[in-house]
Amino acid sequence: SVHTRDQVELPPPAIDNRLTVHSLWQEIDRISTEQIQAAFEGVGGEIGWQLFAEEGDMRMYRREMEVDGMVTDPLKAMHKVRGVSAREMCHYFFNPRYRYEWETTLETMTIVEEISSDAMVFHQTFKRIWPASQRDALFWSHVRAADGHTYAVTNHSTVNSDYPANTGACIRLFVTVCLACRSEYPRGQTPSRDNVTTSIAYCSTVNPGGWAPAGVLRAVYKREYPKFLKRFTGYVQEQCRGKPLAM
Ligand code: 16C
Repeated sequence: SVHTRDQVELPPPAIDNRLTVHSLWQEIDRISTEQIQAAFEGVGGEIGWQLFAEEGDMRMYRREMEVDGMVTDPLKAMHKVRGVSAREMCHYFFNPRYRYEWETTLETMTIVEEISSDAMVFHQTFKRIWPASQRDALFWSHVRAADGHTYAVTNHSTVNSDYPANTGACIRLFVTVCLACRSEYPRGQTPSRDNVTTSIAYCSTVNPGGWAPAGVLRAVYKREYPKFLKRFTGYVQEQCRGKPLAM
């Protein structure tokens, strides 16, 4: 299987052929393209986006939105991280081998399908937020290279008859997430750990899928999104320390 080899498998520089013949390919390609494009569109000063967290180079914005009385506030975060590449960032975000090490909301993670070296389907259950019911999610995840030292991971909810929604203790939530990263280094120099900077745009929309108190939900994400982005970027820097830079 593609994920049991010892060697570090970085995201491929081109789409894996096995993905392009899969039944989900059209949807994966369309949503990933849209998400990556939207991720790099500005937020600062744009109407509707409210800044809710700021720390160093990290800025987090949200738009208040409700669908059928449920909070579905879209989130957009920007960050700058030194000493790691876009490809490395996306490798650690995409590869399930590392997920429990940085993802603190997770209770369980199951690999539902290994589509290709750059696409998988996951089932995850999350820690329960009192007083709401526990949530789970079923989503495909795709990592790809884009123009000019840019890599991105897109996660989007899907369905699978082996993992029916709302049959056990969990309510199924719906998620669209994009982590888009772009590396830069001084013109004329060779990229290295000492001169590379990666700009991150992280976009997330979560529909809780069933009743959850609005106030609790907003309080939880205001705390959890900054915690996630700081922890994840710190984790990647730590993992990459002393290893050759992979652009
Ligand atoms: O993008 C992230 N992680 C990826 C890999 O796991 C993937 C995951 C997406 C799922 C995001 C939904 C998380 C819902 C968690 C609910 C339980 C949180 C409990 C925490 C309290 C200890 O793309 C990083 C995701 C960072 C998530 C931050 C938390 C966002 C909360 C949003 C509101 C959820 C509504 C739940 C209704 C009760």
